[in-house]
Amino acid sequence: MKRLFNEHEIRTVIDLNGAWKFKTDPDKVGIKQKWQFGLAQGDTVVVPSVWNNELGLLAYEGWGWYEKKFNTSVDASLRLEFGSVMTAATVWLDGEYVGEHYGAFTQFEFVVLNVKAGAHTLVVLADSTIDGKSFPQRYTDWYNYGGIARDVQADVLNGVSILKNHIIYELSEDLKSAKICSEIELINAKNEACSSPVTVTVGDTLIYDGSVTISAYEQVSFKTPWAVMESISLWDTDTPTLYTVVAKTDCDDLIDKVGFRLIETKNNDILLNGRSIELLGVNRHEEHPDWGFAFPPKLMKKDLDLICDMGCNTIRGSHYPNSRIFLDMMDERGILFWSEIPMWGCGFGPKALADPDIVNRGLNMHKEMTRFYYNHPSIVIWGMHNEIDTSNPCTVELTKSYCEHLRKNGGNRLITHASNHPLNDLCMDYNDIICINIYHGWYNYYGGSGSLKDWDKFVVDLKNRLTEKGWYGKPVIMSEFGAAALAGFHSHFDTVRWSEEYQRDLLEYTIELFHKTEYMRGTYVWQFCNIRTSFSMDINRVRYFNNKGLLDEYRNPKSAYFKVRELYTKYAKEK
Ligand code: ADA
Repeated sequence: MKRLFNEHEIRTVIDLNGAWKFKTDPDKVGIKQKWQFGLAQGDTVVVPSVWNNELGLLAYEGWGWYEKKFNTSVDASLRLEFGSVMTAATVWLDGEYVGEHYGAFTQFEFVVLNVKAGAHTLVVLADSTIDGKSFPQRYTDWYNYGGIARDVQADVLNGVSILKNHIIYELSEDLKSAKICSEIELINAKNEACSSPVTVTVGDTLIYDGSVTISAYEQVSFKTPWAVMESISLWDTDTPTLYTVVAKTDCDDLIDKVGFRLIETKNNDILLNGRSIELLGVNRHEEHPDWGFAFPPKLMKKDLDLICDMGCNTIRGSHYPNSRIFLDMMDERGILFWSEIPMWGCGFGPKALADPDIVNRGLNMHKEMTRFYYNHPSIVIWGMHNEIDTSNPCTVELTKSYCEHLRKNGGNRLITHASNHPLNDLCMDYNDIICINIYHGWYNYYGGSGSLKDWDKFVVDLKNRLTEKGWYGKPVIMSEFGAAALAGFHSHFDTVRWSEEYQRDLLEYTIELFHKTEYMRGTYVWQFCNIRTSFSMDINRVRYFNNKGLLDEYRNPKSAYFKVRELYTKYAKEK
């Protein structure tokens, strides 16, 4: 995976980005015609990318075949790693079925054992078809792109190799030292039993020095004994100290970064390393009209620069796991991140939410998110789902199961879901923080009249509801609110919707109100910049864009950008 640092110094990694052969398959004939053995013809495309940005393919939904040729120089096992294939992927190596994966935004891997040295053909069938079990569903407020949207690589494994190394730690009460261990997963990639030393270091501290013997092609995972690290420097927003983690065997390594920090809640407050913090944030889609979800790192840096310039200390990765390299950037810059899965909105109605396949797909996405993203200190919030029908008893069970997984395997993070009907939500027992998406002043549903003044009543009603349910005391975050503005459309009348002035004034009113509401501890404006939406959205999505960005889709600021910058910069100084 492309990171801000090399993940390996010992392991041989074959970069499979770059030119691939590509062919659409609207009639789904590829398998019958044996395209899994290789594509006779096809266009050349550059991976990572989404096919919708190719001429004529904007609206193409369905099967897309990709082929890549590469060579290996030794007999070995291969670990194939994919950052994101949209939305389902089936993979063949040299005509042999390797495996399949569902879910557009989570990283996944297959280990193919005993691959002979020589020339290889890797074929990937990407399927963007939306059906009754899709994540997200047809009615979704972002674009259903298809293709191999993030990096692909093949790792050459021989002998005892490392698949996972989670660094688990507990800080001492004074936050000056930590008990630390590693949860490590190893595979013997050879066709004979192998023994190897295994070491894990964090910064300069050797936290594990052991050895293993593993039978041919077996996998093992274990937790190392606790070690102690003294005099640690904390990871914080102003001083995001990172430590390099190196796990090693006699023939393999895995390098990562960690930061030590403590996020917790107390009364209505959020504490980072014991210090009260107000979350000043934006929702951001990792999307651009020219690249779709194959978002280039150069632009990630630019987005982050703009977001930091606005005075933000946090980003919500609405509505799916973001790229690893973007997480690395936030780790380095001390930005707090909310990571969630694309279980989005009203598309997931009661029937879908009762479907065990859908529930399991969601759980699996949570498992992949925690498996690959565990070590990133920037992730301080896990989002279980967004605006699904949480007034429905079957959603309570689903939420409980996601929460159990995240509490057990998710490290020190706050758990939540974003609710757009907090006054009859049944699932908030599981949340550490209460997160609310409401658009008073823009939409007129959920008890609102569409008027800005609805907000004043809302903050009172919400407090009453939270008190009545025993939830008062959990910090409340306004996770979405805002209004659309067409960039460049101005009006002398501050009541004219779609104008930059209306959006700016609505955000000023709401952000100031939330800032002074005693039980609220943060705001995520909807949204950082405009995004392309699906054609299933109604006429409200002018140009088929969600126009609620503080910037347009090419990152040019609207008036609201400057207003939010003024307010957030002022609040950041109050800390
Ligand atoms: C919801 C949803 C967002 C976006 C927003 C809007 O809250 O979570 O993805 O669709 O509404 O613009 O209406």
